Amino acid sequence: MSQTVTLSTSKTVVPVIGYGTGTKWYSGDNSKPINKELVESIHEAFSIGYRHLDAAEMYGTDTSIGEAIRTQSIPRNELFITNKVYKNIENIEQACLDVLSRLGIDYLDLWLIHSPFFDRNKISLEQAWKQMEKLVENGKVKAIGVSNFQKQHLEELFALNPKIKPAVNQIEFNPYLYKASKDLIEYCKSKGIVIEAYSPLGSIVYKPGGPLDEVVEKIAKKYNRTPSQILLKWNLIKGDVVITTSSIRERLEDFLKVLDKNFELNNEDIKAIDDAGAKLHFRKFRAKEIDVFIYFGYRSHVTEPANEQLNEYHRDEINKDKEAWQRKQKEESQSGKFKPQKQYFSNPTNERQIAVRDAMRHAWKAYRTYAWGYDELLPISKTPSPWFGLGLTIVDSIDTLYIMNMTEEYKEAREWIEKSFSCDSDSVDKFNSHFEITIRILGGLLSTYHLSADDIFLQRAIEIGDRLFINFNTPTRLPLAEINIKRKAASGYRWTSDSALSEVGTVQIEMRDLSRVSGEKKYEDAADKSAAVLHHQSKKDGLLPIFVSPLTGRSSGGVVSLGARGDSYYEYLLKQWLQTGQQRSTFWDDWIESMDGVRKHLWRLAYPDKLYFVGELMSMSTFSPKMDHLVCFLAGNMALGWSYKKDLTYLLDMAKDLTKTCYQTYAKQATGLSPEIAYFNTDPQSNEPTITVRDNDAHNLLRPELIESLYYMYFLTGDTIYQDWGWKIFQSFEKYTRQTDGYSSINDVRNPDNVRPRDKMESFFLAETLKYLYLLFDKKNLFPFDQWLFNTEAHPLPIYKN
Ligand code: DMJ
Repeated sequence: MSQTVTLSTSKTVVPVIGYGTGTKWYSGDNSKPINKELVESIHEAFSIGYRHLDAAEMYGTDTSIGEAIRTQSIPRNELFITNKVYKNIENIEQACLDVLSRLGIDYLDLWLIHSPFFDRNKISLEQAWKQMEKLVENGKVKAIGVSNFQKQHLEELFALNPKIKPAVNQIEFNPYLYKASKDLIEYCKSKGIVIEAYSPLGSIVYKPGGPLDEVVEKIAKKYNRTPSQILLKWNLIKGDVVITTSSIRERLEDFLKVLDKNFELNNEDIKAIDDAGAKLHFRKFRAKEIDVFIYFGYRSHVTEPANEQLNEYHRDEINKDKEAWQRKQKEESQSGKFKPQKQYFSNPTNERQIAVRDAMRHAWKAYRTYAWGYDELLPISKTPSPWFGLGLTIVDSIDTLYIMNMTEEYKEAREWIEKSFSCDSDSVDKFNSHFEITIRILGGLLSTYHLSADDIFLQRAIEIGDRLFINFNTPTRLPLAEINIKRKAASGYRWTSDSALSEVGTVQIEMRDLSRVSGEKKYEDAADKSAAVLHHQSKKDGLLPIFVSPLTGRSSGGVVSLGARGDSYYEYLLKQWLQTGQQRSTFWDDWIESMDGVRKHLWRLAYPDKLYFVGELMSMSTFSPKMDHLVCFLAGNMALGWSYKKDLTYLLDMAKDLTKTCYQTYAKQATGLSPEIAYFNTDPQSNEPTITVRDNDAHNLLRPELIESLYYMYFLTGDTIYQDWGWKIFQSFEKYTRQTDGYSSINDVRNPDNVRPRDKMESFFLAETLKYLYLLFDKKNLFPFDQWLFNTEAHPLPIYKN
């Protein structure tokens, strides 16, 4: 397969694999500052061998591309640069000059009209094309062409008898569009028009689980290639050029391997892909305009009968889609509900992510085999473990399955939630932690709703949310500790009517989100009232004791801890500020005050290794050098807070110090895994080790907190050491906690020869630990911190504007 094609009109040579700056890098605004990540990615692409850059005035990426071109040394004539006009279609010449100035170059290799005219342009196609031709004559562009044009649009253009013919038609193309585009492609070929395919991997990226997947995977296996390579190859066989993109070096390298000399597909492979592709029609971009145009002859002056590709199936599909879309639009505008946008995730992008996904598979398979529908798995005895009676592991980890693109497992989990999840079955007739049900069950349902946009999750979230809501009906509006979901009854703990601070302070994000998606205000009101009670407590520099009574509103006990029973109250102060678009300053004020309280009362240095840690207070004043593993969440939380107020550098310094200490609680153990609790030596004169692990605290429950912080630290500082630490810890989990079926907690992290497995696989291992590991190993943050926050159980939820 040749590495270039030549354009018929200008004899310009086009590298057949282009680096696109659309979808992934789209900003829509050319006045935005340079995107450094894009600049770096283009440099990376150049260093691997890419020479073809594809852009458009509407992507808003010109200045970053300009910067990338300026700051490297490849001669201009070795690059092939495309841009497209759309926004400024009424003055194409000026649009081109603007693009050139943003890019800092003298000419474009290819200049395209980005979209067919449909009905909205003020100038005619004839006027537009004349301006395009003028730019070739002036030497501003070498070749001209079009994008997203259908056959009829091209026919219109050829009917004008243009002086310079269109050299290229750039279209969305993949096997799910083959049937609909066959005619167009043949027509282009007959006119010498080069087909450039954008979104060539759209079939697997946007429509995973479709009829093509199995076929492509099989062919990929046969040739020892990746599915992406197979699809790109197929695309190049059908068309001429592919425009693809990634910010990940390995993926970019992977794409170029399509050009390997010995790599071919035979006719049988091609036919199998054609046939599987024909089973589904799917267009991601401009679907409404283009498909309706193709099937119904959208413009009034297109008088030919509807295209012969039209069949009942497609007609029905489009009609249904159109109706559903209109219905939703109407409903949404009436209800003021927040409607999620479906999110798409690709397969793992590197070896580490692959390994984590394998671990998830291993854990899930064991749960599915031995504990399906029960809450958790006992991996040693291979029996189910009941707790809430709500299929906890399924609901808690379904969003991990979704993010890891484990489509089969996801479907099964979704089906269980649709058919078997019930708040009325006998299995839920018991008192259980209100907080745990909120963060794991309600949190899991809400996040999966936000990721999948599938209404079943909203429905289930409302069902459980309605029961949880009842529990806010206390004299103070703080929820009681336990709830019986079936009987809709609440109770304190069996030994006290007090609730834990972390438990009453870690339910607001979920309730608030439920209001935003359901349009029902009562949940958010409950959240706000309970938050207000906590805000008005009298505090010691922002710190509160770990017990509070929902009956009197009084704090009790005098123990201050950022570990068990205290932790996520502090976490949610910052996250509630973020969730509400930074509009409610009391959340920030309470959070920053408590961070200052930590610095003043709990922050100490341990010797001889000089490690900073966060201890506890007894009776509100006596320092105890004990730190739960749970405290390790705080490093990521501090770094996240710092990222909004970067002048508060002490926050980042503390975050770095605490991450290091937490990592040492792992690294210093012979298994490389941390204990549940560590004690620190604060006396520089003593001979005690920096960290001591007591017999009762030597267990590891597969907890996520340090991994969670590593994820924040990596994406907020860019330092890959955090990824490397995560990888080391993952390997220790693999070595010491992986069982024949699933993963187990262990009793002794100090003894690699006898870790004494505990018969328990916590749902948070799948919901949090593996999810954060997977996210940590990505080069790009799949959940940008300014758009998403994670509830305390690692369920991603959106950030709202207010
Ligand atoms: C999780 O259920 C949550 O992260 C919670 O906030 C505290 N601990 C566990 C996991 O360690």
